Amino acid sequence: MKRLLIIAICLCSSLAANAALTLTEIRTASPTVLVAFFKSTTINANEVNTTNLALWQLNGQPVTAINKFVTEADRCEHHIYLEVPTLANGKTYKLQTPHGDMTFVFDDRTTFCESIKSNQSGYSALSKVRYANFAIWLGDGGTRQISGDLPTYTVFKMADGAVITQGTLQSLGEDTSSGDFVYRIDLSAVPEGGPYKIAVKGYGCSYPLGVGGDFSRRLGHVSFRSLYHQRCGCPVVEPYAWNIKPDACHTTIWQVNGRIGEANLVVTGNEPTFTAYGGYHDAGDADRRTYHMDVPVTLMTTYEAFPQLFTDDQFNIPDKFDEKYHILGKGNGIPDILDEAMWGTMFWEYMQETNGAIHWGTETKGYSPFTTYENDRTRFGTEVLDARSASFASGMFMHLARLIKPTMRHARKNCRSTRKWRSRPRATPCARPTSSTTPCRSTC
Ligand SMILES: [Ca+2]
Ligand SMILES: [Zn+2]
Repeated sequence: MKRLLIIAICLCSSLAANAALTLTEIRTASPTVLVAFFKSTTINANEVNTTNLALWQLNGQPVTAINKFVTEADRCEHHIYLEVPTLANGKTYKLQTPHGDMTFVFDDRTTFCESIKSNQSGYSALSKVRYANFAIWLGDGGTRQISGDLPTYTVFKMADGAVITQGTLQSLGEDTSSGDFVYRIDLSAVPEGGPYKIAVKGYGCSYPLGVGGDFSRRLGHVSFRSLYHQRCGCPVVEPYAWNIKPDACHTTIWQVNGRIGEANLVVTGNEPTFTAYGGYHDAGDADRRTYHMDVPVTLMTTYEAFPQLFTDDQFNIPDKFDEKYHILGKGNGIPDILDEAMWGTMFWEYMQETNGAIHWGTETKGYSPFTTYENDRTRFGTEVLDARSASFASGMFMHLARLIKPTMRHARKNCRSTRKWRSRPRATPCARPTSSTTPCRSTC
């Protein structure tokens, strides 16, 4: 009995260990590089055993080189690049790995090739120029050039396989910023519609793509929602996103008044502080700068041009908060595009001093570590007051005031009746005494 129990425990623990790491897909990077794609429930860059080539065999033959790219993605993805003999279209292969086997048929119309980089949201039907890029990248194996003649490609309709257009890859040379050897796939002849796929002969195919119509609508939706993911001072959580950032970030600002410059502002921590919310992180770091005012201004202009296209609860973003911007819910009666414009504008209210002058933004020395930003302990301080910031912001404030006047009236009425709608940015810029620790908020 005891022996049976031990065997059962061993079996269970073995199943649990296997369940954590799963070979889910076979992809390609080139005709001689297979990609074994694993998903894991744990984050461990070395979880996949790549040290022994003999444990990785394609149709009984060990692979001749292994490289990898591991990234966090609900929770972890392992791209294992395997050097193999040239793949043949329509041939059945069996890949053996230390973490499970998979039998597959290589087909350049159905096997996904990671080297084809297409727009997965949607191409504009109005543009005369459309293309996908092609570049071979093998994780820690770096980039590769295409060897031999450049391959041909076809674009086909997924519904019936009909070929829409075809051509040959064109070389663009080496891109110094990425290190990629870049090739271009011309999609200008692809008409509105889809979904289509690109098949590069001998390599594999792209993700589905489409032009215009619903695909453009999707592009607008995805682009808009990216702003919520980029918000500073706001949790990014379910049901509005994955649980990416459970708490607000960068809400303490040190009053430094340092000169304008990229990642070059020293914050000692002895300066006075104040609390700020709103605005967005930068391209890949957490400073908030005058350029960011373009975001709310673009949103407001878009809303004014097409007001009938924008409604409340359209984009699944939170728009009800308490006075410290903890999320209370969504559906505040205000078109979401204006909620986002308010979020982008709000930060510049906090950047304004009592005399009306506005700081260029916030900066720090260097860059935040790679962490989710609620864990970022980097201190951000104010940059100098700047007339360009004030002039741009004054127009932005007035623009927003004009647009939200009718919706604010509605929301305040709603607020009185439900008591759920709490604080919103003021319609006119509020003044904060320099070094104040009390944010000027209007609460409901
Ligand atoms: Ca709303
Ligand atoms: Zn932040």
